[in-house]
This record gives sequence, structure tokens and C-alpha cells, in this order.
Amino acid sequence: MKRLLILAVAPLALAACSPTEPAAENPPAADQTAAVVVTDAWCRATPNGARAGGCFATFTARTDDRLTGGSTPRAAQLQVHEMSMDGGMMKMGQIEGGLPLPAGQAVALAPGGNHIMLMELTQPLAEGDTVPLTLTFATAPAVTVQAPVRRVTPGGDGHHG
Ligand SMILES: [Cu+2]
Repeated sequence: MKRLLILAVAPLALAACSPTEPAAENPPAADQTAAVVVTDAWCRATPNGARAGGCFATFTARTDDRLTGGSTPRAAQLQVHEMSMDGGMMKMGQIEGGLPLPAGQAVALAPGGNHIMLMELTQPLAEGDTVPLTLTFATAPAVTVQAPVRRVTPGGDGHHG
């Protein structure tokens, strides 16, 4: 009877050694409800008298989307601008149809490239200010961020080399 007992136990041991692996993929974090995550928002301080100012941020969309515009209490208009070369001159203008935000890809706005333009500022953007930016998307709900104002010395940071 001893031999029979051993045979009966073996299948149990086997089962214990091969647990069913849970799916390896990470479930999305519970608090990632926003369809577009906006990080590192900031605005560039404007010299006295400037009527427009640039703001920057990094956007990560959960599904393909586009940054189309927005609003701020600090300016009459908020536009999404791109830089382009035209006959050797840098020009900027609104991006037709909005800035593409491919799913899962961090899209960074930065000085010298795509930017958020605040037109007709109510007052200059001063270092230490915080600018509320409400950003709108083609499909995702609008996102409001608080962008601190920083001073950038033109050409003084060596980043353009
Ligand atoms: Cu601009």
C-alpha cells in the first residue's frame, strides 16, 4: 500500500511547483484618470511692456490626441505655436489642427520649438508668478495646471551650442 500513497501525492507536488503566473503586464495606476497628463509646466518671464509670453510643458496622452488650445486668466488668448524657418528667418504661428500627441509618448514643448503663446497679457509675466493654464484637447477633457514663471537669460545658459 505504500507505493500507491506515493503515486497519489506526486500530482499534488507537481501542481504546487507550477503556479499559474499572473499576467506580466502592469495594470494602469488607479489615479491615472486624466486622458492627458501635463507635467513640468512653466512660463518664461516677459520683459516690461511685452504683450505676449511663452509657456512650456510636457504632454503624455493615453490615446492619440491633439493639443488644440486653451485659456488663461492672464491673457486674452492662449494659442499653440510652432517655429518654422522662412527664408532664413525664424517665424512662429499657430499649429493647424493642433499639436499631435501620440499615445503614450511624452511630447515636450521647449524654448526655440513648439510653445504655448499667451497673447495680449493682462500684465507682464514676472519671475515668481504662477500662471493658471487651462489646456484643451481634441478628445481628452481639459487640463488646468499652475505654471511657475521663470526668468531665462537669452543665450546665457549655453544650451544653444
Ligand atoms: Cu509664439
